Amino acid sequence: MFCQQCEETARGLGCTAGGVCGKSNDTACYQDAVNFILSGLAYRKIHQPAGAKVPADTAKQDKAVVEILFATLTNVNFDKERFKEYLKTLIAYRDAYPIISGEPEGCAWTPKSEEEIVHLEGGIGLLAIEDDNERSLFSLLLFGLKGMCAYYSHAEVLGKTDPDIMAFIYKGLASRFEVYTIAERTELVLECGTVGAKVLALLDEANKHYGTTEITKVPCGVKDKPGILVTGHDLRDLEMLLEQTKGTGVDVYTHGEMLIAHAHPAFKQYDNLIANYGTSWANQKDEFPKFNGPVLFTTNCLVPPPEESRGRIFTTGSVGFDGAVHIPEKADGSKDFSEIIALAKRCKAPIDLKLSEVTTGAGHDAVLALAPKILKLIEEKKIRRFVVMAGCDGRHKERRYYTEFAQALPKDVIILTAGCAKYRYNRLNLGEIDGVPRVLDAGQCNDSYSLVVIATELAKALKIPVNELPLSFNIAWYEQKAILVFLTLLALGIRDIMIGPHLPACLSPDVLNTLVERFGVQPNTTVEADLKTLHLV
Ligand code: FS2
Ligand code: SF4
Repeated sequence: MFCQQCEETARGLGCTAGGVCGKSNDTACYQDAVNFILSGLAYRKIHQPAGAKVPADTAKQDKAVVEILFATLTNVNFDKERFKEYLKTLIAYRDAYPIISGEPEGCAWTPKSEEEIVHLEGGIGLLAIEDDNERSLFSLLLFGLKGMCAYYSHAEVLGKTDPDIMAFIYKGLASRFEVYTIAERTELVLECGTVGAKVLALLDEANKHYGTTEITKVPCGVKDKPGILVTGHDLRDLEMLLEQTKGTGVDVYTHGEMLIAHAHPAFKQYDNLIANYGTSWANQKDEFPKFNGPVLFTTNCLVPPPEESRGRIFTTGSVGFDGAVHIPEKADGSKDFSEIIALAKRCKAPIDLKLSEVTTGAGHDAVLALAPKILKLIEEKKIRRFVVMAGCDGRHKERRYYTEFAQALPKDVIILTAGCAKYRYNRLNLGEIDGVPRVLDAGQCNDSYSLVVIATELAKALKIPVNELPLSFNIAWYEQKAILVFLTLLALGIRDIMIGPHLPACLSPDVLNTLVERFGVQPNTTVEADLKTLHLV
């Protein structure tokens, strides 16, 4: 195996003998196989000559492509058996298209045995792309596409789709087998960011199904009934679970990226939605055992649980873990969570982690409602600057940097955040500036879109370009959704983004150079130095 898609990749270079995330060699190789076949399917779909006999309705195929690419994102699916099924599904879809004369050999690859998949030694993985820059750019693109599929799938379950986004997913996947110059591949990566903005906007629109978020203080304690903990990003799953637990004596708690649900009016109606439990995914090994009840993973980030707690782990959607019960989607889109509810009834109530409440819900509508006040505070020099600290949390100790950075910010600086990175500083009591909280949390990592809308609207009101706003970016990344958000920011013209704790391992020196020279991208260093670089002191 060779995988370098996340920030915690081994030695900052790549995982080669099992993943730091817990992904096995075999699962990693199956994921490579799935990605390779996806490229073959996309190539065949795109290059059919006019009049070719092609599948008429590709709705199911599109849904499968999105689900499967999402399943290869970090901490989503560890279950080799699911990838075996995915492989069969994709080969069937690909082979429904006529072979294209002169197509690259890889388009027709059909593994004959498991041996062939797990011992192919680079034949289908990203290392098979020999040119460093080409591999770097295709890796960035593929990682961005994974993030895109994650967000697209959330929008899709809420009834929002966009054929242009699907077309780009196929275009990007097919590019693996196509001839591009390095300059063209660079543009394709940036196009991924442009389409990324569309996906984020689509999901933003889809989430309005639950009402516009309101700035909300979320309790983090517990009650005395047994509970189910819901983690991940899929609000539709949470909604279905809340409906099915009504009147059962089982409470529901959110975890990690699900925190934002409490800020949507539709979720405020549920008195069985009690609180947010724990912090980010990175602390689940400590926090989940104390919850006592079952945990439902609707998406990433899943950390392989110890043997003794596997019986309490349930997965759904793209998520998978061998030994965990998977709740499938029925033909009508519903899911039956009765097995989780039955288990919860036999469990003890959660142990109180004694965490203070946190504030969320500062999406673009909520913040822009405060725009006149914010603009006045800028004018009065009570707000000097904003710093976007969106992104991911992670397990490495060096992420203390983000806590220390937030603590060291002058009191007239406001943090705009989204994603699970916020758990590094959302309980620091950083206070308010004339009633405006100093940490404005828009919600999930996809709600970084809200931060861009806020910045764009403030810039418009001040009649200046976005890059001239008193605004700095210090982004924390971990997985491929953050790569998509990063590409989106670049595509939207945001410059001088600081990123950490480490740069993506897939960046070749030349690609990194392009990011530095063209966009002013910079790695973070020390709190002291970075505060100066970002004009925050
Ligand atoms: Fe956090 Fe993990 Fe949101 Fe990422 S819960 S690092 O995958 O998607 O952010
Ligand atoms: Fe390694 Fe990250 Fe890939 Fe897991 S997802 S195998 S930790 S690079």
